Amino acid sequence: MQQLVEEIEKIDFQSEKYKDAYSRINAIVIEGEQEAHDNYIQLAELLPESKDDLIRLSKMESRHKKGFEACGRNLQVTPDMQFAQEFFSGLHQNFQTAAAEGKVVTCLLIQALIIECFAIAAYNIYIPVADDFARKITEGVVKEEYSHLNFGEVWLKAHFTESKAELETANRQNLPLVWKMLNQVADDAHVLAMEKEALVEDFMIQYGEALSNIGFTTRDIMRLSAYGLLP
Ligand code: Y39
Ligand code: FE
Ligand code: FE
Ligand code: FE
Repeated sequence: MQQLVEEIEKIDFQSEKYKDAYSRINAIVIEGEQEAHDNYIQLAELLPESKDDLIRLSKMESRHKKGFEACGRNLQVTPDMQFAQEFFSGLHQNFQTAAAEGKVVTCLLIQALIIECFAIAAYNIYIPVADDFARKITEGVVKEEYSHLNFGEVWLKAHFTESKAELETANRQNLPLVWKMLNQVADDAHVLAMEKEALVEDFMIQYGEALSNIGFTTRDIMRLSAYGLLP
């Protein structure tokens, strides 16, 4: 705790170093929220029986994007959107391919489990070290991300038996991308006082809990959640 207090005291939100790192992390979050919005619209088309819920989630994602754009403006930072699009390109491509093939289970794993858990981990770790303006925005956002994760959990739990094999495959294709993305952003995150080890730990907790809620055994969870983490 004392270490965290000292860490926060020495954060200079106006330094060039902080703003440079923020230009990429803020862009990742803005791009992520935009893609989450688009993904829930596509999911609404794939799941007509959940259309209203999914459109509601997509609208939340739009509001999240606006909130994080305001966080960047507040620090007078210009988000590096090109960097962010490249950052998400692997997961984006995999989601598009799955959607084109009508693979709802894969789409839900990518957006509602993996990306939501990544967002929840990042926002949880960011909140204690954020500037006051961004902290208030992020606290509001993270509550809603839990409800997005919950949508995925509830749907996949209800279709667990017939989804299990596709979830395993989709996990193997997509989880290694998450570890790669975390490595890519680790240095910038460190400048914002967010440690990679804390991000990995929180992600594993969220993702493991999600897999458990869906119906996987502890043994399956160990295997699935660490896939691609170690070389
Ligand atoms: O569902 C959502 O709102 C998720 C799209 C947003 C993704 C946010 C991605 C956060 C990763 C940031 C990494 C910072 C260390
Ligand atoms: Fe969001
Ligand atoms: Fe979300
Ligand atoms: Fe440090």
